[in-house]
Amino acid sequence: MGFNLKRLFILAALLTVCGCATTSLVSCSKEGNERIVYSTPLRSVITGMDYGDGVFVVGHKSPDCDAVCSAITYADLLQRLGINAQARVAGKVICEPLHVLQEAGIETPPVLEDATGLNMIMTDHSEYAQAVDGMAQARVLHVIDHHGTGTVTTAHPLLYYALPIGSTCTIIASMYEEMGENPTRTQARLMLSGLLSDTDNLTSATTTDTDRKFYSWLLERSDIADIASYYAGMNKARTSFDGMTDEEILLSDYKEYEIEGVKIGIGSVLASEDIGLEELCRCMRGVMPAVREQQGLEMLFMMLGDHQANLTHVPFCGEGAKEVAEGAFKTAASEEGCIVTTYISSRKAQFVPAITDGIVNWKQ
Ligand SMILES: [Mn+2]
Repeated sequence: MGFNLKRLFILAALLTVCGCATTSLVSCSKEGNERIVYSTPLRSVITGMDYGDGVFVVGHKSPDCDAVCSAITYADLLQRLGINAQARVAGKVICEPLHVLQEAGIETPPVLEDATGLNMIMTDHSEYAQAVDGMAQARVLHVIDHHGTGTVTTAHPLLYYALPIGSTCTIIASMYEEMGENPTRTQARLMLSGLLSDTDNLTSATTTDTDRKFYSWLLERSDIADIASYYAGMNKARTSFDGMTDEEILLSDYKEYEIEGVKIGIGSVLASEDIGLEELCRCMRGVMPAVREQQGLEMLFMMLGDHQANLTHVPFCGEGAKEVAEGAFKTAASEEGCIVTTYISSRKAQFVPAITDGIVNWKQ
């Protein structure tokens, strides 16, 4: 399907969902008891679709908090609407999201290895490169996302619900609110965790007023008593790489993209008390060539951040990667193959656009 047609579907879905956001009131009398049923367009659009035997809800590969928590809480929301929806994950859950699930006392959803032929809902991504294998051969029914429109196309109409805000969990929370569904304390905790993680505790460049509103909305519905210490615990889990190999650390927060026909990977890791920026950079450089080959990439970049020192190191590998990185960040690379720049908080809002410019210029 062409780009314009895809856009048209997205627009149609958004108009359906947002354009008529008035709540219709249906009142019916049952054996003398007046019962009021609120029916929002979002609810009727979702319940009006055909889910066959059921549908799986899954976030992206290298699952992070937002991907895992959005899939779980959206599957829960759909179950409330009478839809047989089951949450899955697109790979092993480690570090921060594992910590969040353990703290909430809920089990990690099973890993979905192949989506071929299944009814699917994608949360927090719309790129096949980031999706479970076989997604291009699946029947994708909803995409709930806060990234740019990715490579996913469908021949059938779908609910494509994307908002330019800080986390997919914020979008899911707004859907609970719009449909008048009060999340349980655990559901609120999970959505809040995705929001906190993706926005770096409301400090990232991608944070919006909508995220701040739903932060409060979720916090008062959650069972988190001390939000500062809760976030500190999440942050510690994010940078605790106990028992992990360097390759596992590289892939712990990792995404692939196809930009101007060039297949690239971008891993993001934060320095910590345990492992400083220089050492982290050295360890990552050691495994990057093998990972690039294994993933079938032309170029591999890392975004290694130290928030306190206000620094990001960008090691790279692959033919042309040096030129792309130097063009992207307008800085000469060191001899070892690393760019040093001021701290970059967002892969999506800052790093990917810079690399895209770098690739466009390099191709000319
Ligand atoms: Mn996200």
